[in-house]
This record gives sequence, C-alpha cells and structure tokens, in this order.
Amino acid sequence: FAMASGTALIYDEEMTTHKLLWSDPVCDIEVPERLSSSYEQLKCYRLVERCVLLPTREGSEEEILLVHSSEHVEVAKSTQTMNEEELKTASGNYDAFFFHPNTYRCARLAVGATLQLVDAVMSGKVCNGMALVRPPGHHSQRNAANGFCLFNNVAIAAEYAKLKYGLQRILIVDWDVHHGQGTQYIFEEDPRVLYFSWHRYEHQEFWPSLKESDYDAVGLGKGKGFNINLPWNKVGMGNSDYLAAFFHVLLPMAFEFDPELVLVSSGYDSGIGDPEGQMNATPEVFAHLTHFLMQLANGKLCVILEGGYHLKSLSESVCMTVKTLLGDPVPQVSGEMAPCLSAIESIQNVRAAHKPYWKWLMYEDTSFLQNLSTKSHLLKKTNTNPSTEHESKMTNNDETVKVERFLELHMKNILLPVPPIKTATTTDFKGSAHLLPAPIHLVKEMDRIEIKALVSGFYADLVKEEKTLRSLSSMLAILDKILKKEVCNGIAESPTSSVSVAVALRHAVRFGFQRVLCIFVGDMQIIPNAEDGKTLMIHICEKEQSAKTNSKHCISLNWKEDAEGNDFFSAVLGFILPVAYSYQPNLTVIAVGPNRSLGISEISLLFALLQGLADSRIFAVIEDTEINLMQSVAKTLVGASVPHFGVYVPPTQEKVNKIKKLRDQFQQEWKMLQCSVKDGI
Ligand code: X5A
Ligand code: ZN
Repeated sequence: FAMASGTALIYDEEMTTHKLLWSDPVCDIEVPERLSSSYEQLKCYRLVERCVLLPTREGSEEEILLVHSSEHVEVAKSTQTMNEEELKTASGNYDAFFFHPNTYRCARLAVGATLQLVDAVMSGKVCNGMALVRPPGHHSQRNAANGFCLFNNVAIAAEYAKLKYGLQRILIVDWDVHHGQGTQYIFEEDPRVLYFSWHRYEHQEFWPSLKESDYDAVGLGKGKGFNINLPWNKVGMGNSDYLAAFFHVLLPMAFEFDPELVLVSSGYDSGIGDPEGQMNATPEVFAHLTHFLMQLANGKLCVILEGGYHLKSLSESVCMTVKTLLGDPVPQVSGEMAPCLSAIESIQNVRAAHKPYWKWLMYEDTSFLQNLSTKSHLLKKTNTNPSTEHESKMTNNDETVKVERFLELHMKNILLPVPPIKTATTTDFKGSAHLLPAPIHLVKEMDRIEIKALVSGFYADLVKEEKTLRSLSSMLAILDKILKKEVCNGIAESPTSSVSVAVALRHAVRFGFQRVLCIFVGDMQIIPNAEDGKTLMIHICEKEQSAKTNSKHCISLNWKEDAEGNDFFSAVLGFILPVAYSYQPNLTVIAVGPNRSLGISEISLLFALLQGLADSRIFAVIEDTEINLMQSVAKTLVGASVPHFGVYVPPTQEKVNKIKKLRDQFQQEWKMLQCSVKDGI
C-alpha cells in the first residue's frame, strides 16, 4: 500500500473572462487579476512546476443540482445570451452579484475544477491540492447568487464526495473573512458535514449582517453541533487570534470529528491589507493553518479559492498555502503571540455554545460572556475615543504603501529558500530505510576531540564513558547540520537521552540560538543548565512532580496515555501548542527517555504539530532501544505520512482539570493559553 503523495494545482485562464462590465462600487473588487496574479506568483516562486497540474472540466448539470435548484441553474444559463442591459437587470435580483455573458461557463468550470481536485485526492492520485477558481462559491445558496458567488463550489464538492465516495464525515473550514452563509444553509441539518467559519461580524454590522452568523447558530435537527460560527467583533484580528481560534475551537473539534476529507473555503480577504476584511494576519499564518489541517483525514486536503481582494496579499498567501501543501518547512509567524480581548470573548462564547455537542468540552467550565467589551463600546457610539485595541485599520494610502512594501520585502525571504534535505540521522534503521520515502541524510559522526573540547568545563565528568562519548559524537553531528541549516530536522538515537539533551542544549545555545523549546517524554533526569532563560522545558511524565518545581521556563505535565485510545489531543492543543507558540522557539528539541507515558501515535502527533514552530527545525533524541518509535518519528519528520491516531477518547475530568490548572497558572506568561475572560475583566 503506497501512501498518496504530491500536490495538485488547478488553474484555467478561461475563468478570468468573467468580469464586471459596468460601474458598481460593491462588486468592482472581484477582478480577473485575482486569479492571474496568484498563478503568476506561484510561477515566480517555482511552485507551479512542483505541482501535479490537473485540467479543469465543466461541472455537469447533475452535479450542480446536488446543491442548487433547477430554477437557479436555468436563470444562470439564460444569462449567456443577454445584452449588457439585461445582464445588469438579472444581476440586480441578487445581493452583490454581477453577470457577464461568460459567467455561466466560468461558474461551471469552477465547479468542475473543484470536483477534479476532489477526485484526484480521493483516488489517491495526489495527497492534497489547490484549485484557483472564479467565481467563488460560499455565499451562493440553493436558489440564489450572492456575494460574488453563483454556484457553491465547496458545497457541491462535499455532496459529490458523500455520493461518489460514500463519505460519512467531511470537514469544511471556511477561513474567508465573510460568513459563508450559503454553505451554512446547505448543511445546517447535515451531521455528515462539519462546517466551521470565522468571519468579520462586528455585532452584525458587517455584511451580510445576519443574526444566523453569530456563535449561537450551531446547526439544526440532526445537524446540531455541526455548524461552528466564530464571529470577529473587531477588525484588526491577526496571526495570534487566528491561531488561538484553531487551538481552542476548530482543531479539538476537528480531531474529535475525525473527518475523512477536509475542504477549505479558502478566502484570503482575512489577510493583511485586504480592503474588505481589514484584518492583520500575515501570509505565513496561512502556512500554519494549512499545516494543521494536513494532520487530519490522513492528509486528504482540498483547498478551493474563495475571496481575497488585495492582489499582493492574496497571491503571497496563496503561495504560502501551496508551498505548505508541498511539504516545505513552515515559516515562523511574526508579531507578539497574544490573542486580543475581543477574540478571546468570541472564542469563549463559541465554546460555551458547543459544550452540549462535543465530548472534549464536557468538563471544560465554559460560560457565556454577555457583556462583550466591544458591545458596550458599540452602545457608546458617540464616544469618539477609539478603543485601545487594533487601531491599525488600513484606511489611508500610507498604510496601503506600508503593506505593499512589507509584503514585498518580507515574503521574498520566506518563500525563496528551500532546504535540500529534510531529515538527518546516523541511524541506518536496521535495513528498513526503504520504508521511508524521502531521502534521509546519513551524517558522519563528529570528531572526538571536537566533542571533548565542546563539553569540557560543562559536562566533562559525564563523558568519561566510551559509550556516552560515541552517542554524543553522532548526536552532535546531526544537531550541527540543523544549526547550520543544512537540514531541517534530525533524529539521534541515544542510550542516555538526559545527557545527550543537556549537551545538545548547551551546544545550540552557544551556537547562538536564543530560544530553545525542549520537550521531554518519560523518566528523564533534567540536568540543570547554565542557559537559563534561553530554554523552555516541558516535561511529560507519569510521576506527579511537585507543583512548586514548576516555573515559567520549566513546566511539568503529568500525563499518562489512555489505554483505550488517544486522549492526548486536549493536552497538545489546549496546553503544549499554545505555550510553544507563545514562546516562539528557534529550535525545538524533543527527547524520549525510558518509561515514556505516551504511545507511539501520541508522540508522533506531538512531532507533527510542533513542526509548525522554529521554521520546522526539530531535533529528536530517542532511546536507542525504541526502533518502532524511531521509524514512526522519521516518517512524520520527512512529512511522508501522518500518524494514525486511533479512536478518539475524550479526556477524563481529572485530566481536563490538570490542563485547566496549568492554564490558570501560566496564561499570564504564555498568552496563547487564554481562551476565556477572567471574571471582572
Ligand atoms: C467571496 C467573497 C464577498 C462579498 C462582499 C459583498 N464575497 N459586500 O469574499
Ligand atoms: Zn470573502
């Protein structure tokens, strides 16, 4: 059984023929250049040539009728022969839509392109992919065009996948800045499609200004709990707000749901510089969002373009997405890692609204927040004092030029370099290297004299034994390749992981790494080091450590895997990732010692998710007896396989309480932990 590999890309120039023929200030941002400039930028970064290019096709009437009424299809069809006056009249029947004589044809191509992508992913021809389409889809409804959308491409894809492949669980992630109310209406009562959308809302002031876009629209009938709305009540939301939404809302639900396919309604109007969204998220955040979704559904991920109206921001974000789908390292996110108060309030409310429907929320103490900080601000509208948060609206020309220049300078550095080799090791995997699809780079051990020089004065007494010296030698050789950025990550086997890690940290810090995140799994003696402040330790072990020993840079997480299945998600998503993202390490070290309290799939999950940090620089130190674990970690690090997680088991009350206690203890220090507002704020 071969794992699917490769990334599909679909683009057809004909979809640029749909355009606005008259003047309309509402619709004039939806231009053909959105598509062509995204494709040009993909070519410029040499990403197109690395993808599997798929031809588009027209979606058939039968396929469109999976979602839309025949009246709607007939109206759309009839616009092909209309003159401009008639087109204008037909467009006027809808909220924010324009017809061109080739609109019907383009919309059918957009549907067909989306279905081609679904077929390629479902048949295993590729692992994932992106379709660049126009017109977009997520506002369109059974019987109506709306918000630049004629046919709901993603909704049709979900119905098609249910029908053709018999899928029972499809996740739709809508990160466009507008609410995909069309998609919500279509799947409201359907428990087989989990729909998640965040959107600019501003207490219903922002288009489409619907009551049903709020967090309390959770689905209807059998579909209750399968519609997740996260309204943003302020503009200026940024990288940390989006990541917090993933950690504290979407990802735990997604892992519990366990989808067989993930579809993204991928609008980039939620990115910086967009005139519609007025948000601040930078292009690299889309690499992170993509990377997280790649861990679901065995990697089966289809990304379909929706909105995005700042051409530069749009095309750079498209490039980040495709680059990540291809498996390249994930770039560090910029900016302070702390969600804003308004974002936390929204997150708290959607968690409270969904508590009855999701097992992972069962023991969380979620309560609704009625007095939203922005709402009281809204009531006092005469107050001319601007709120202290997020004042950086992109309103004037100066700001626009700044965004332009920021994107120009910043993204070149991120998107151009590609490390030639991903993973380094000295282990030969005992003849099983053929199981690992990508090239693993075998490195030569480091010179003994060099090592002795390196450890002298620090751990000299620890390296008297020949065995220890030998393992340090190969460990340092691998670490060196990572530090010098010759490889992205590496695995070292060690008979004494405690010592190895102590020396590794020393070496990394002396080399100039200012923030090293170190995760220990198992019974390991944490050897104190002189690099205080430059490392953050999280120790996962079965034995309860005294809470007093916890400090902001040395945290102990007492956790034992559940024998019945995987309940580790709540610890990784609710604690480890938020702390790690708050810290923003430039190197991650994960060490597995004896008596590990986590299973192989749980440790692999940790590796998979932490690859989003430190430009994907991860160094693994694993006890030499752990051959199976080493293989699984190697697979995760080369990006060829996503671990199989096993059945979802909700965390026990005791475990939830443990996380809650740690969250309370550390959320002032590591702000990405925040997911509710303290009383009285
Ligand atoms: C796909 C999309 C936005 C429509 C805005 C109308 N539509 N004011 O982003
Ligand atoms: Zn949009």
